[in-house]
Amino acid sequence: MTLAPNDLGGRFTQNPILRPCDLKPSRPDWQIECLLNPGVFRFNGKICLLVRVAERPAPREGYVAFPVLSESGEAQILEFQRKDPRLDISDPRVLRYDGVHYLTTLSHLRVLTSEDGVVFREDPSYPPLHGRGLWETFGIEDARVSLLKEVYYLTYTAVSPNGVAVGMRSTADWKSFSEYGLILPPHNKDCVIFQEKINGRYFALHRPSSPEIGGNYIWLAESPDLVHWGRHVCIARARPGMWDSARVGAGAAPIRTPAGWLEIYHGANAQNRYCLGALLLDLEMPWKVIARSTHPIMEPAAPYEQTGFFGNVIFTNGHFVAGDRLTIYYGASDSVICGANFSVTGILNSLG
Ligand code: MAN
Repeated sequence: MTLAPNDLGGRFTQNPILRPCDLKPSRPDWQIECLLNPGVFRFNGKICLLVRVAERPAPREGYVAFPVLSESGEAQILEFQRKDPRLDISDPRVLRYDGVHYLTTLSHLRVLTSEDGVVFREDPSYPPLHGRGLWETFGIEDARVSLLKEVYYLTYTAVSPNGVAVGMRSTADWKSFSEYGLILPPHNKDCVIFQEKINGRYFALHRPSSPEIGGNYIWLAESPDLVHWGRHVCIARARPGMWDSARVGAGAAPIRTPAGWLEIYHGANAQNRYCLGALLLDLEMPWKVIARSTHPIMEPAAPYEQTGFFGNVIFTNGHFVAGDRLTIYYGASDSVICGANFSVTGILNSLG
């Protein structure tokens, strides 16, 4: 593997650390297609991942099949004949039938725990989290986990025929959860809450999409109570001609450094190549961007980052910090979960 000079990601030698075959599907007749995009948190002295498990039934010859949930949470299978001219499966992630969009897999979230941050296992005492209600019938994805006063807040992508939105749940013990419904309506995703208040207010990054005027940009919002978000400000746009020309979205909770809030984000170009970069935000006025990566700090280079369910993707929504070391967990090619170490100072220096 040859890394670009700007690539600061010290990949784990054990990568990929988790593959679809490492977990059992929810049902014996289903298969896990992708294990990806984990939220990360520490709990009970362990390093934990909240992984996204994307599943579907093993397809019959000549058919595509995928599960959707009813409002009450029961899974039903939709199946289409591959040769049906109304079917468009050109994107492996999204399927279009007769002009209507569906996801090709149904995602839920599971907690995995580890002593060393490399070997993770499922602990049956923590229940899986599934989509619930009308806004999550196509599943829940890509949770960010923010810890505020001993309560973990999960902000995740909630998908349904109504659109892609941001749902929130919270827990103190990973066994019982409070549900807040949607905190941001469609179309919005990539939402993460800062882990401390700034001048008495909560802050979050989020990513609304506007297809004609505007684009897929990172916004900042404020809240008095974590549920009601306002005073929205666009802080980072996609940059024409650069590696993040098509879309950008926040990763895990911003890291407080003396220089400012360091946010690791993903950026993709028109070819859907997903890389990671960094933003540095003012500590007191986080809507002020002090610096931003010119080149990615990590880009698809390893074979598992270049080929898979959806190749050329490095996507992160979880990390932990220990002193100067930042360990990022990421979905590679939307197929497997990997880890990489960075130096916080190294990232700050790369911003010039
Ligand atoms: C979107 C989301 C992510 C996924 C990337 C790359 O941003 O669906 O879950 O990892 O695309 O496919």
